Amino acid sequence: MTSKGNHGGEAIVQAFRQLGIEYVFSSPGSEWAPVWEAFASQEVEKRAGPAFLNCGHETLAVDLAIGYSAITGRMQAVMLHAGSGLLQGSMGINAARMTATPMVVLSGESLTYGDRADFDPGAQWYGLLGVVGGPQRLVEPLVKWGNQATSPETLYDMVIRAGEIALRTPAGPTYLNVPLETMLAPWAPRSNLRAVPYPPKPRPADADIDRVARMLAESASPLIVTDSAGREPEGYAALMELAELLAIPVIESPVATVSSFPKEHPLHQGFDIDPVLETADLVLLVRSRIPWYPPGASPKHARVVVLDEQPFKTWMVYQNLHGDDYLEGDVPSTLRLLSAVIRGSGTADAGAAARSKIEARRAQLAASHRKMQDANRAAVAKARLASGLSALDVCATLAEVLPENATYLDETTMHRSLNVRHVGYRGPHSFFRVPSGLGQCLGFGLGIKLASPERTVVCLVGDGSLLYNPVLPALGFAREHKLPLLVIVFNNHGYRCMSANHRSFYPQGVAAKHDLFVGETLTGLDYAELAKPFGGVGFRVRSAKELRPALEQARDAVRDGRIAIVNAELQNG
Ligand SMILES: Cc1ncc(C[n+]2csc(CCOP(=O)(O)OP(=O)(O)O)c2C)c(N)n1
Ligand SMILES: [Mg+2]
Repeated sequence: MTSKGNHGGEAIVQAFRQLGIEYVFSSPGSEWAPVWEAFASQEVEKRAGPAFLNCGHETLAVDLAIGYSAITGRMQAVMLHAGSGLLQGSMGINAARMTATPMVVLSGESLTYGDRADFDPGAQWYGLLGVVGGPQRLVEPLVKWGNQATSPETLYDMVIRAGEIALRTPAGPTYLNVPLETMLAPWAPRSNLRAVPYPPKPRPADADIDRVARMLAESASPLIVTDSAGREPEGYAALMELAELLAIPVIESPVATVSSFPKEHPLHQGFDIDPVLETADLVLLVRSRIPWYPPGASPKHARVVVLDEQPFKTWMVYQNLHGDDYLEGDVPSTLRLLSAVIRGSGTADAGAAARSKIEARRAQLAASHRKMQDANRAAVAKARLASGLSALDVCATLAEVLPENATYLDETTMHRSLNVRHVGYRGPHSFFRVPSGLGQCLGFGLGIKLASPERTVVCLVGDGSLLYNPVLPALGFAREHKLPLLVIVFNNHGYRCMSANHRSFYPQGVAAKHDLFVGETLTGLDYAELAKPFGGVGFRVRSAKELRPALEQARDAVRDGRIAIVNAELQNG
């Protein structure tokens, strides 16, 4: 085999350097010796380049990358193993597509299977690992582009190109199958290295911005709906600027994957569009892929204007936006341009009549916001009077106990609507939800913690969803890399949504009659015990009285660098 500096493993690591990759998130496999060799050279020669992280599980590797990108906005590199690692990581790859996370995923295969006279790739490639048509077939439906690296000569440029494609709108995962023989082959290092630029951000034409700005200014009852305007802090700020300018109410969609507007802002009108949809005459969908449900329940009296980089999600089977007008391009820029036009045209501070209409709307929205907050407070007070530990009490106490810079990741099911209303998250990047399947919360949380160690990162999980996570590798990784998480288990002793679902189809069925919901049962472990082997602290909370002290101690432990798990055994839901 060739030695350092001139083999395909070096080509890959060099491409990562040029792509500006900071971490390579990986789960090991027997194709990767050439890349590890290149990483060893990088260390010995003290060269600058990405850090290699062994994550111990593919879901974890992919979700760490997603979480890291959610905060930094940077492109990620993930190395998995052959077809099996891809299959294990595929739920995360799907989530990367749904969250528009730019990511290059690599895995390998053998081309010779032991029949080349001078080379043994390992018998496992022949016996176990081959994928008919190549491993790219397994992830083709999930990625923007996927192919085999065609030769040692093209390997470097194919990794670069996979990265450049991943970054293009809509951003998402790409895949490259890098055969072992191709990585082991000689590679002539490049002399013409260039840092790969991030793509320019396209924006709508001036005339389109002007038209929508006019529609907004003339609307008597505008409404904004969003599920991910806050993907970047600039989007969060730009949405607030536009909403404030014209006093436009904002609804965050129930499928939101990130917080986009301050919950405590008087223009925030909650998470339910139904009460306001029929009174709107103009609905602005700001990165809102599912603004209402059912899909046909579009507003009857409103024009619908869609703002998105790419409004039609090709990964959705059915999507019914009912758009009358579209502004396509970078959303933060589009929002800022709308505000600038509205300000420049003097609409926002036009005649006294227009101004007083806007101010009347602002006052009325502030009043309905106060009413919503009063109702939230009353619900908490009522829950605290009831005996037993309730999920609402957990959310409200978290809001009182945790620091303002906490970031929450939600992977609960029955408790999601409580969490978004009552957990006290503040500001951009303070609340996330990983789409596409349970089991991703811990990886996503670790990625966020890696990108912003100063934040308290809190994973809100159900007892069922915790068990879908790769708990051992996640806690091991957290300990090894000093990334303490706070894990709150909303333990309602089962897959409660499964029995709710069963009941909804068979309200008078045999299961309901005999209280026999076989799809609901779940092991009754004390999840708090999981913390100890990882140097962490665990709290089993069975009564409302135990809750606050447990959360305070857990918060302090995390602040001091230890993992904390709070197993909140709920009596009321
Ligand atoms: C990977 C994956 N498998 C199965 C499901 C289906 N599923 C959705 S919610 C749920 C139960 C979750 O249980 P838990 O976290 O305890 O929440 P609860 O229903 O009790 O609120 C299941 C199994 C899923 N979403 N993702
Ligand atoms: Mg449960």
